[in-house]
Amino acid sequence: PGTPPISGPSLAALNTLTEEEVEFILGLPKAELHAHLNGCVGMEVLFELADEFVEGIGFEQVPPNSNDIGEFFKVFGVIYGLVSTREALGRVTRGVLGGFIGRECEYLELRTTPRRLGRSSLEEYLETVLDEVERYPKEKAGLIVSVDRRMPVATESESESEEGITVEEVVNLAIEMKKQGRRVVGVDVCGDPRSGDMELLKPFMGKVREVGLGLTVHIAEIPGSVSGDTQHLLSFTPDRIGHGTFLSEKEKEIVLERRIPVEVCLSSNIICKTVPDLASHHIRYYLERDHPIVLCTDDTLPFRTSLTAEYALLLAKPPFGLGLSREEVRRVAEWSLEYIFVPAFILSDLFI
Ligand code: 6MZ
Repeated sequence: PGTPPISGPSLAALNTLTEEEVEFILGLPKAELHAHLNGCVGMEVLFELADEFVEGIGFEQVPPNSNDIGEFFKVFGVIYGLVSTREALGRVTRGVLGGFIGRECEYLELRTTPRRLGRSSLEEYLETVLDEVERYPKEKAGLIVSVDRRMPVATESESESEEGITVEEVVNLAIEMKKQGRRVVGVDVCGDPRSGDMELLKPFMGKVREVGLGLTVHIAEIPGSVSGDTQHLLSFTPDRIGHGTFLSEKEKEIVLERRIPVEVCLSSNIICKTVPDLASHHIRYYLERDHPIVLCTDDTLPFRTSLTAEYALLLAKPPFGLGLSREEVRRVAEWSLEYIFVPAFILSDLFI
């Protein structure tokens, strides 16, 4: 099977640019800070894995343009079915890192949720990913460990998840691996925004902060998320927030006041239909206030995008893009490097 044509709002924007404009974007030093490993697996690798491990799986099952966020999360069931051994995980991680670093960005903070693959442990999952991340120098790549909102908080909790993986286990593992000197730079809270009680996560996120790991949380990705959710997530004092689409005026004030950078994933929001169109995207709110945003892809596979194509959405003229000036686009790229979890002073001057 061949690779399906990549298409989506960002690619449409990219197609409107001149070669010189594309060169301009490619030439901007930038970082990718919000990319989920299993959401960024390349189609080619998936086809290879499908050929090798799974008979008769139909890739048309991956909804390219789902309009229901619940539907969207089913995509990962298909991907997880294929990325089901340590060998496959190592291979897809290598592909994702190689696709971003040096091609689309100078620096990548990749994020992933540890799973048990067959009989292997969560630790082995992270070791497999970290072995690949650590092939690159620290100026190029770091790993964010994701906690899934659907996970029960601790082993004592009544509602055990299917695989019995808890927030406590994942957070302890992230901390332990950082202490061992592995390249874990932060923790993320992700997963279906309709699930979980974020208040229960607070003590665990406190521990994350104590050991000096960066913290980013998916927040207000859908309207009217579980009540109190957003306030709880903000009370963890995250270093960055993901999406923030449906923050109330009061919550937005907190974000502005504390100058918390917002990880913005334009194609993701448009395709999941959490924003009606580019013109009404909340990126404008923050740009107008010179508040830092970090432009990211989220999941390149289901959203049919790339980091370059997301930047094309900034530069392209309406209706394909936001029609920002080159100076404005450059400012966005600068923010991405400014708000990485590893303090700039410990990185080489390549980076500053
Ligand atoms: C919330 C998302 C997400 O961790 O297995 N994930 N969580 N909102 C999103 N926006 C649309 N996109 C991806 O990568 C896949 C996992 O990342 C989270 C989901 O929990 C998904 O299962 P990893 O590498």
